[in-house]
Amino acid sequence: MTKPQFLPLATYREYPVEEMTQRAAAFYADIQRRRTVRHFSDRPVPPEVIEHCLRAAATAPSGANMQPWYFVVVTDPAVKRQIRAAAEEGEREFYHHRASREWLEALAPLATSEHKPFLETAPYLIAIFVQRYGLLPDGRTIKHYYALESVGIATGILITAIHYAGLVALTYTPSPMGFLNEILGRPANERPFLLLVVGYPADDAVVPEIRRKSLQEIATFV
Ligand code: IYR
Repeated sequence: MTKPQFLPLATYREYPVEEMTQRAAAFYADIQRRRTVRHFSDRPVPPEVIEHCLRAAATAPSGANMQPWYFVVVTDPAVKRQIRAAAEEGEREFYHHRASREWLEALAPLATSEHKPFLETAPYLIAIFVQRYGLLPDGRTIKHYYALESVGIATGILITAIHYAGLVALTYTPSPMGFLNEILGRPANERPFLLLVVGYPADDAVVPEIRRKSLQEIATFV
Protein backbone atom coordinates (compact mmCIF):
# COMPACT_ATOMS: atom_id res chain seq x y z
CA MET A 1 0.00 0.00 0.00
CA THR A 2 1.33 3.46 -0.90
CA LYS A 3 1.16 5.86 2.06
CA PRO A 4 -1.02 8.92 1.27
CA GLN A 5 0.91 12.17 0.87
CA PHE A 6 -0.92 15.49 1.19
CA LEU A 7 -0.09 19.11 0.32
CA PRO A 8 -1.94 22.32 1.18
CA LEU A 9 -4.58 23.30 -1.41
CA ALA A 10 -2.45 26.17 -2.68
CA THR A 11 -4.11 26.66 -6.08
CA TYR A 12 -7.66 27.36 -4.87
CA ARG A 13 -8.99 30.90 -5.29
CA GLU A 14 -12.16 32.19 -3.64
CA TYR A 15 -14.03 35.10 -5.25
CA PRO A 16 -16.44 37.47 -3.52
CA VAL A 17 -19.98 36.16 -4.11
CA GLU A 18 -20.88 38.96 -6.51
CA GLU A 19 -17.79 38.30 -8.59
CA MET A 20 -18.49 34.57 -8.44
CA THR A 21 -21.94 35.14 -9.90
CA GLN A 22 -20.56 37.44 -12.56
CA ARG A 23 -17.88 34.91 -13.50
CA ALA A 24 -20.39 32.07 -13.76
CA ALA A 25 -22.65 34.20 -15.97
CA ALA A 26 -19.74 35.38 -18.12
CA PHE A 27 -18.52 31.82 -18.62
CA TYR A 28 -21.98 30.73 -19.70
CA ALA A 29 -22.26 33.69 -22.08
CA ASP A 30 -19.03 32.63 -23.72
CA ILE A 31 -19.52 28.86 -23.85
CA GLN A 32 -23.06 29.17 -25.21
CA ARG A 33 -21.45 30.58 -28.41
CA ARG A 34 -19.77 27.24 -29.01
CA ARG A 35 -21.10 25.36 -31.99
CA THR A 36 -20.07 22.09 -33.51
CA VAL A 37 -18.72 22.96 -36.95
CA ARG A 38 -18.40 20.72 -40.00
CA HIS A 39 -16.92 23.24 -42.45
CA PHE A 40 -13.27 23.92 -41.81
CA SER A 41 -10.69 26.30 -43.22
CA ASP A 42 -7.23 24.94 -44.05
CA ARG A 43 -5.63 27.96 -42.30
CA PRO A 44 -2.74 26.80 -40.14
CA VAL A 45 -2.98 26.87 -36.35
CA PRO A 46 0.19 27.08 -34.23
CA PRO A 47 0.93 23.73 -32.56
CA GLU A 48 1.45 25.49 -29.21
CA VAL A 49 -2.28 26.21 -29.09
CA ILE A 50 -3.11 22.54 -29.43
CA GLU A 51 -0.42 21.63 -26.88
CA HIS A 52 -1.94 23.99 -24.31
CA CYS A 53 -5.42 22.62 -24.97
CA LEU A 54 -4.17 19.06 -24.47
CA ARG A 55 -2.47 20.03 -21.21
CA ALA A 56 -5.79 21.52 -20.12
CA ALA A 57 -7.64 18.31 -21.07
CA ALA A 58 -5.19 16.25 -19.05
CA THR A 59 -6.13 18.15 -15.86
CA ALA A 60 -9.46 16.27 -15.90
CA PRO A 61 -10.35 14.20 -12.86
CA SER A 62 -10.10 10.45 -13.45
CA GLY A 63 -10.91 7.22 -11.63
CA ALA A 64 -8.13 6.57 -9.08
CA ASN A 65 -6.16 9.25 -10.97
CA MET A 66 -5.23 6.72 -13.65
CA GLN A 67 -5.51 9.35 -16.41
CA PRO A 68 -6.67 6.71 -18.88
CA TRP A 69 -6.43 8.87 -22.00
CA TYR A 70 -4.11 9.09 -24.97
CA PHE A 71 -4.19 11.70 -27.74
CA VAL A 72 -2.73 11.36 -31.22
CA VAL A 73 -2.51 14.71 -33.01
CA VAL A 74 -2.57 14.18 -36.76
CA THR A 75 -1.25 16.86 -39.13
CA ASP A 76 0.44 14.69 -41.79
CA PRO A 77 -1.65 14.97 -45.00
CA ALA A 78 -0.91 11.35 -45.94
CA VAL A 79 -2.20 10.09 -42.58
CA LYS A 80 -5.26 12.35 -42.83
CA ARG A 81 -5.96 10.92 -46.28
CA GLN A 82 -5.79 7.37 -44.91
CA ILE A 83 -8.12 8.28 -42.05
CA ARG A 84 -10.59 9.90 -44.43
CA ALA A 85 -10.59 6.89 -46.75
CA ALA A 86 -11.20 4.44 -43.88
CA ALA A 87 -13.84 6.64 -42.25
CA GLU A 88 -15.76 7.18 -45.49
CA GLU A 89 -15.73 3.47 -46.22
CA GLY A 90 -17.42 2.80 -42.86
CA GLU A 91 -19.83 5.71 -43.32
CA ARG A 92 -20.94 4.47 -46.75
CA GLU A 93 -21.90 1.18 -45.11
CA PHE A 94 -23.59 3.09 -42.26
CA TYR A 95 -25.68 5.43 -44.41
CA HIS A 96 -26.67 2.83 -47.01
CA HIS A 97 -27.08 -0.34 -44.94
CA ARG A 98 -26.44 -0.26 -41.20
CA ALA A 99 -28.29 2.81 -39.92
CA SER A 100 -31.93 2.33 -38.93
CA ARG A 101 -34.57 4.62 -40.43
CA GLU A 102 -35.03 6.13 -36.96
CA TRP A 103 -31.31 6.95 -36.73
CA LEU A 104 -31.23 8.50 -40.20
CA GLU A 105 -34.26 10.59 -39.32
CA ALA A 106 -32.57 11.83 -36.12
CA LEU A 107 -29.55 12.85 -38.21
CA ALA A 108 -31.53 14.53 -41.01
CA PRO A 109 -31.54 18.02 -39.39
CA LEU A 110 -27.72 17.90 -39.28
CA ALA A 111 -27.46 17.09 -43.01
CA THR A 112 -24.51 14.78 -42.43
CA SER A 113 -23.46 12.31 -45.10
CA GLU A 114 -20.81 9.73 -45.87
CA HIS A 115 -18.56 12.46 -47.27
CA LYS A 116 -15.99 13.71 -44.78
CA PRO A 117 -13.79 16.25 -46.60
CA PHE A 118 -13.04 18.04 -43.31
CA LEU A 119 -10.80 15.09 -42.38
CA GLU A 120 -8.33 16.46 -44.94
CA THR A 121 -9.13 20.17 -44.78
CA ALA A 122 -8.83 20.83 -41.04
CA PRO A 123 -5.28 21.38 -39.80
CA TYR A 124 -5.66 18.99 -36.84
CA LEU A 125 -7.34 15.67 -36.20
CA ILE A 126 -7.01 14.68 -32.56
CA ALA A 127 -7.68 10.98 -32.11
CA ILE A 128 -8.68 10.37 -28.50
CA PHE A 129 -8.15 6.90 -27.08
CA VAL A 130 -9.43 5.30 -23.85
CA GLN A 131 -6.92 3.04 -22.16
CA ARG A 132 -9.19 0.24 -20.94
CA TYR A 133 -6.32 -0.91 -18.73
CA GLY A 134 -2.85 0.51 -18.18
CA LEU A 135 0.48 -1.03 -19.09
CA LEU A 136 3.32 -0.73 -16.57
CA PRO A 137 6.89 -0.32 -17.82
CA ASP A 138 7.61 -3.95 -16.80
CA GLY A 139 4.76 -5.14 -19.04
CA ARG A 140 2.24 -5.90 -16.25
CA THR A 141 -1.25 -4.49 -16.60
CA ILE A 142 -2.96 -2.12 -14.16
CA LYS A 143 -6.72 -1.74 -13.75
CA HIS A 144 -8.36 1.49 -14.86
CA TYR A 145 -11.55 2.65 -13.16
CA TYR A 146 -14.33 4.65 -14.82
CA ALA A 147 -12.13 4.96 -17.90
CA LEU A 148 -14.94 6.05 -20.24
CA GLU A 149 -16.27 8.63 -17.82
CA SER A 150 -12.76 9.98 -17.27
CA VAL A 151 -12.01 10.32 -20.98
CA GLY A 152 -15.43 11.89 -21.52
CA ILE A 153 -14.61 14.56 -18.96
CA ALA A 154 -11.13 15.17 -20.47
CA THR A 155 -12.71 15.49 -23.90
CA GLY A 156 -15.18 18.06 -22.54
CA ILE A 157 -12.33 20.12 -21.16
CA LEU A 158 -10.47 19.80 -24.46
CA ILE A 159 -13.49 21.05 -26.42
CA THR A 160 -13.89 23.93 -23.96
CA ALA A 161 -10.20 24.85 -24.22
CA ILE A 162 -10.39 24.83 -28.02
CA HIS A 163 -13.39 27.15 -27.92
CA TYR A 164 -11.69 29.41 -25.36
CA ALA A 165 -8.65 29.66 -27.65
CA GLY A 166 -10.88 30.81 -30.53
CA LEU A 167 -11.00 27.68 -32.66
CA VAL A 168 -13.81 25.31 -33.53
CA ALA A 169 -14.15 21.55 -33.27
CA LEU A 170 -16.22 18.68 -34.52
CA THR A 171 -16.78 15.67 -32.27
CA TYR A 172 -16.61 13.02 -34.95
CA THR A 173 -17.34 9.38 -34.18
CA PRO A 174 -16.62 7.30 -37.25
CA SER A 175 -18.40 4.02 -37.09
CA PRO A 176 -16.64 1.64 -36.74
CA MET A 177 -13.52 3.34 -35.33
CA GLY A 178 -11.11 0.43 -34.97
CA PHE A 179 -9.14 1.53 -38.04
CA LEU A 180 -7.65 4.33 -35.92
CA ASN A 181 -5.59 1.80 -33.94
CA GLU A 182 -4.12 0.40 -37.14
CA ILE A 183 -3.43 3.68 -38.90
CA LEU A 184 -2.04 5.38 -35.79
CA GLY A 185 -0.25 2.32 -34.40
CA ARG A 186 -2.00 2.29 -31.02
CA PRO A 187 -1.89 -0.81 -28.81
CA ALA A 188 -4.71 -3.26 -28.01
CA ASN A 189 -5.39 -1.78 -24.53
CA GLU A 190 -6.53 1.45 -26.22
CA ARG A 191 -9.95 1.95 -27.80
CA PRO A 192 -10.75 4.92 -30.01
CA PHE A 193 -13.14 7.23 -28.17
CA LEU A 194 -13.58 10.13 -30.55
CA LEU A 195 -11.91 11.90 -33.43
CA LEU A 196 -11.84 15.62 -32.71
CA VAL A 197 -11.49 17.77 -35.84
CA VAL A 198 -9.96 21.14 -34.96
CA GLY A 199 -9.23 24.39 -36.77
CA TYR A 200 -10.70 27.67 -37.95
CA PRO A 201 -14.19 27.55 -39.45
CA ALA A 202 -14.47 28.01 -43.23
CA ASP A 203 -15.41 31.58 -44.20
CA ASP A 204 -18.79 30.31 -45.40
CA ALA A 205 -19.35 27.85 -42.55
CA VAL A 206 -22.97 27.29 -41.61
CA VAL A 207 -24.45 25.42 -38.66
CA PRO A 208 -27.82 23.76 -38.27
CA GLU A 209 -30.51 25.68 -36.47
CA ILE A 210 -30.83 23.91 -33.15
CA ARG A 211 -32.48 24.60 -29.83
CA ARG A 212 -30.83 23.90 -26.51
CA LYS A 213 -32.95 22.55 -23.69
CA SER A 214 -33.81 25.14 -21.06
CA LEU A 215 -32.57 24.96 -17.47
CA GLN A 216 -36.08 23.87 -16.43
CA GLU A 217 -35.89 20.93 -18.81
CA ILE A 218 -32.48 19.73 -17.71
CA ALA A 219 -32.41 20.30 -13.96
CA THR A 220 -34.40 20.31 -10.76
CA PHE A 221 -33.32 21.74 -7.43
CA VAL A 222 -34.61 19.70 -4.52
N1 IYR B 1 -20.95 8.80 -37.91
C1 IYR B 1 -21.90 9.33 -38.87
C2 IYR B 1 -23.28 9.45 -38.36
C3 IYR B 1 -23.55 10.38 -37.24
C4 IYR B 1 -24.01 9.91 -36.03
C5 IYR B 1 -24.34 10.76 -35.03
I1 IYR B 1 -25.11 10.01 -33.32
C6 IYR B 1 -24.20 12.17 -35.19
O1 IYR B 1 -24.53 13.03 -34.17
C7 IYR B 1 -23.75 12.64 -36.39
C8 IYR B 1 -23.41 11.74 -37.42
C9 IYR B 1 -21.39 10.66 -39.44
O2 IYR B 1 -20.53 11.28 -38.81
O3 IYR B 1 -21.83 11.09 -40.49
